[in-house]
Amino acid sequence: MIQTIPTTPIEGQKPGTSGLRKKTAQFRALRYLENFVQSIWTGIGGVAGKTLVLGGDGRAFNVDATQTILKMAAASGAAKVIVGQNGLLSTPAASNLIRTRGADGGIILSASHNPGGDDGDFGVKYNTANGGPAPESVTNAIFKASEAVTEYHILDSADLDLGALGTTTLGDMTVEVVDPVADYATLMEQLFDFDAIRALMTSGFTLRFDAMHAITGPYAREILVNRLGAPESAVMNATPLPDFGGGHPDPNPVWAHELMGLMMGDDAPDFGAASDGDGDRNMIVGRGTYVTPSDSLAVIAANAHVAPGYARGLAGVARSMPTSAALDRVAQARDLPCYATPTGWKFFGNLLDAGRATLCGEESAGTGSDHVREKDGLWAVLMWLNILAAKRLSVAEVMAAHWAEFGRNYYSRHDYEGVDKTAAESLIADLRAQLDKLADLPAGPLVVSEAEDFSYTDPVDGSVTAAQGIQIMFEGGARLVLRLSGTGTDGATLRVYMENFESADFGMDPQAALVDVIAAAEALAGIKTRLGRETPDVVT
Ligand code: G16
Repeated sequence: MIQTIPTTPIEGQKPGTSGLRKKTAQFRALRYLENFVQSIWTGIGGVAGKTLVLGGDGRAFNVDATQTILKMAAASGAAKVIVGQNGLLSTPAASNLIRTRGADGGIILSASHNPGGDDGDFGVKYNTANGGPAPESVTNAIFKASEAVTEYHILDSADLDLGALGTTTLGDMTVEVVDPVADYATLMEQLFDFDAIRALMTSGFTLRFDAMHAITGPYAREILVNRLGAPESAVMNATPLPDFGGGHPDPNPVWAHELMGLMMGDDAPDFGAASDGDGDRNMIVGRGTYVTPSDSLAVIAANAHVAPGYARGLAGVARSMPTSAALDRVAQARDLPCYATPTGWKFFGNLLDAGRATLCGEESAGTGSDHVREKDGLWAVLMWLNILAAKRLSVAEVMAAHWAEFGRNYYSRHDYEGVDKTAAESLIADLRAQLDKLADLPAGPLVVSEAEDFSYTDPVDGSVTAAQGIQIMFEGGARLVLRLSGTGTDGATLRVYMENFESADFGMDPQAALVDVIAAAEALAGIKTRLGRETPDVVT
């Protein structure tokens, strides 16, 4: 029986950089999830007759939310939902299923790299028929619907058994429970030279993949161990847990410190990698060598042709604006179109759909290609393994060769997390107000050459997205970007991105190489005084 439950709008259901992310307790609160899901149905023009993909990263509330969404989809007339076994699907695997099954869209339950558990975060993201995150036109429509919702519809029925693979029904709706790994693993086999990687694995090469107790454990076991021949011990923290084992499933040197310790130690494996809560981010690290996401993107752009799926070459490349210009150097040398978009994978969708970009990436540890419409953690790991298998060089040697050819963009991001929202917003607003007066003025040891509030005009559909970050260029070529994160749930997070190009000295510590830009950021923004923080919380 379909129940119609009266409700009233709940404030703040505005999707951010990547869906709606809130505290798990908030999502569990009365009508919170239901209001938002009903608003998704309204925002996409109704779900009646549609086929959706549904799954999440296994964090607390994943299963309960999956059951609720299934009953709400059935009550609103959806034709079919394809759901990952036990409600699990990594973000790239969900994107792949939407595309290969010709679904109308999908819902991904994840707060990505944010901690999970009862005290952690939860999230709901809607992806469209191309498999990618909904564009702003859709997320704005969902938000508008959330401000006007008066009732929601839900089927009054028992929970489904999500552990049993196969097809069943819920009311008039078909539910197909699928293996979350199988189709994705097959796609990876089509893109990469598994024979070459297997040969590398049996040549004495050692690797460690840290699944951070998040969704990629089962994927890494199937692909790295079962299909590529790595030993079981190559995958650490492989069992997904609702609270990620109490960890912060963000693959960067700070949060993946267990892996970093190993990789920087005496007995380090040749190659290390990690992925995040929902499997779309990655970290690449060689023995004694951390590879920044921006450098990883540039290396992949320069070498992707070694992988069979990319042997035809790249149509173009794209990065988010704050990502370093290391990619641009490769693009220039190889005569490839190169795009800079706002932060958020959704902005790559049109470029990928239009065939203008094959490869995309972000400084926030996301890299991917046109194989799906999400960034893809294991894809990046396999791409690196394919490159290492083809070149038979160490990660350090790959980096040295890359910098020798293209130069090095020293790069770092400083995050000030959980700061006072009003103080952070006024810091950005005050900088914005001065932008047209900054050119030619000193900023600490540097001199500003150009300053702008980044605005993006999508080259495919002409849509304009303004106010996407303060970008300041300095004489001599250094660059500074400041913006507020759109994914946090506590106060505000200020992100300060810095880069400086170096054509000869590749062995510096990035913080030392960027010391002038760091000083210029402080001089321009007054972070210490305004936010009351002496040092950043996370430096990547
Ligand atoms: C999301 C987006 C990314 C973005 C990142 C950081 O990643 O998909 O495109 O770069 O957030 O965004 P912000 O700087 O606004 O916090 P994920 O992995 O969290 O879905």
